[in-house]
Amino acid sequence: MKQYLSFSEEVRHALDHQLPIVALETTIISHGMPYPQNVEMANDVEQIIRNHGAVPATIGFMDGQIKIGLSASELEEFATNKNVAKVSRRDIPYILASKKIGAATVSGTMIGAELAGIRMFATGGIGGVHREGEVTWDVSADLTELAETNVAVVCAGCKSILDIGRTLEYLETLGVPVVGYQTTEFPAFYSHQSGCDVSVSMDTPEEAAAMLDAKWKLGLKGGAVIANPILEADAIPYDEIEAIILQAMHDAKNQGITGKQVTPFMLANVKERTGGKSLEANIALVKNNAKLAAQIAVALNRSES
Ligand code: PSU
Ligand code: MN
Repeated sequence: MKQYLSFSEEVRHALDHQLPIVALETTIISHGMPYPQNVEMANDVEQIIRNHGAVPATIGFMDGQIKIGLSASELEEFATNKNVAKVSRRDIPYILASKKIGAATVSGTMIGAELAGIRMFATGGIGGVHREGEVTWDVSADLTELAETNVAVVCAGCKSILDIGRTLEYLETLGVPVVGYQTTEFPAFYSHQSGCDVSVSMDTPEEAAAMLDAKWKLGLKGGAVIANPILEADAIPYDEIEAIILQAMHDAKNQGITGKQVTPFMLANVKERTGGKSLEANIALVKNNAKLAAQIAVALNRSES
């Protein structure tokens, strides 16, 4: 297995000294945001994690290896290269064997993180059950990954390009805890409201760490979703963004967008339609999640030792 893993010096050092580490994904860089905001976001988010006492480990696939921790030039490569594949669980064997470059989704990042011994992960939003999923069967591999892999994901919920209610039902079936951070309502990415309840609400990083510690010490396989609402100042009102999402979905349908193209298409389309406002909100919420993930990683590190 070791031949497929490669660590940056910073992450290697953190692992050797049992420092708190937060994993970060590359799909959000390669397929979630335009250049140069994507690479700026990636660097800023890493720095926020360091400022809160943890070590960032951005994960991607390159040269036949799972890279745990990327250099500045590697981050730039993920931000600019047009041939970066989008890699979830099913795509990992091929991307490694072919030595092509691939960005890790939430699913791909969780796998890399677990192999490296990293428990916390910060991102923007998770994938889920798509609207009309009962017809298309478009259900993100992120959900089944959360049932399998022992990594907690801090996110701002999921976008209402997804069917949020069915996404939460699916997570319940799979036994994945969904924690609302300082909220009882599952956040809808750009806004707080989704009309859907979380399974449990928590107010401090220590509470979340204690829950994760209990889950994993009991050997209860799988991750958890820590849903951290976007800060009020950065949010876009639900009704405003909902109208735009419906238009973007209409475009996707007309243009025959399917499979793993759906999420990147929707993100780019919504960005255009909001005149860049959705991108700003997206960047702000990722930063907010990085901070919380670092705080939980620090608390978890204490309860484990
Ligand atoms: N949601 C976002 N931004 C993203 C993604 C989801 O708000 O960048 C990315 C993540 O990498 C997630 C992936 O794992 O999209 C899900 O893709 P799909 O829906 O094809 O499973
Ligand atoms: Mn899909």
